[in-house]
Amino acid sequence: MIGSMSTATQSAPSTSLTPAQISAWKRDGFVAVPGFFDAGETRALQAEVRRLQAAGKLRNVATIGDGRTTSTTAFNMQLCPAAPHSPLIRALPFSRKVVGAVTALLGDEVLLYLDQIFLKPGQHGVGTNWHTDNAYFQSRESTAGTGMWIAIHDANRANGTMAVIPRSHALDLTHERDPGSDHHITCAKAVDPADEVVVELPAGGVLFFNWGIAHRTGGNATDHDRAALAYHFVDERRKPENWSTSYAGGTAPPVLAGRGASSAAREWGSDQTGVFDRLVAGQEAGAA
Ligand SMILES: O=C(O)CCC(=O)C(=O)O
Repeated sequence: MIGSMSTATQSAPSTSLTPAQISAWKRDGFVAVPGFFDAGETRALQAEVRRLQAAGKLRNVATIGDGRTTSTTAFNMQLCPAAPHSPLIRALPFSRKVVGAVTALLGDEVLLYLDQIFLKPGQHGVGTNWHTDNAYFQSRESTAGTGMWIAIHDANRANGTMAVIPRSHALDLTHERDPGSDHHITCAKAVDPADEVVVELPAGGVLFFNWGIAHRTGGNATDHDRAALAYHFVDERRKPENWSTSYAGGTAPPVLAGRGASSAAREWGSDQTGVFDRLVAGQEAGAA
């Protein structure tokens, strides 16, 4: 049964973004928000990524350069989607501040499209080449969706943080297969790296960027692993016609806000309202 306290029936969450941040996302296509997640939330996410890594859930998508053969020296570790493996990651997008932020950017009818962990091991981590998310998702309007890239660890130039090309959603960027990965595509030949803005974020910070923004990460030259957790959201009215890269295949993408929103009770069979906060509090209490 679908709980009565769904996001649809609760009062609209207050946005966790400032008007200036919302304007920046609309104008430049991206905005960085340091401190979006507090210290306790960040610790819980770090512990969860460590747990999934130790359980062998992440796989190396880096190849020897032929687009097929897995590299044994270069590592771009990913888990997509991660939500089925983690109550915390499943619950996070339904927290009030995430719903508030995403609806402030995309409007009041939003779907959660996909989630993914990216981990670059210390010394051996390689980056993800230039691409736009809409080259995968294929919405007719690339600004119909936003990525929410969470820095699980401090993300800086030395460990290969994210770089974006401002306003690149206005460009026509042709993609081709990236031979450095077993499935990625890239628009590296179509962008000018001189236009990039490198986004450094302390752990817990978030980068929002629309699906048309060209972005890349670099290699990790430090001794410590660096991970990110990314979610992708889309305006329901402008969603892609092809759902093959979303959670679909077992379940429909959960409605995050608007008609039919049930905090995933309808799609995933369990109401996620308040779950993220409860799991973080439990983790903090256990660690005290
Ligand atoms: O963290 C990475 O390596 C790439 C992230 C990315 O491409 C995304 O979040 O869309």
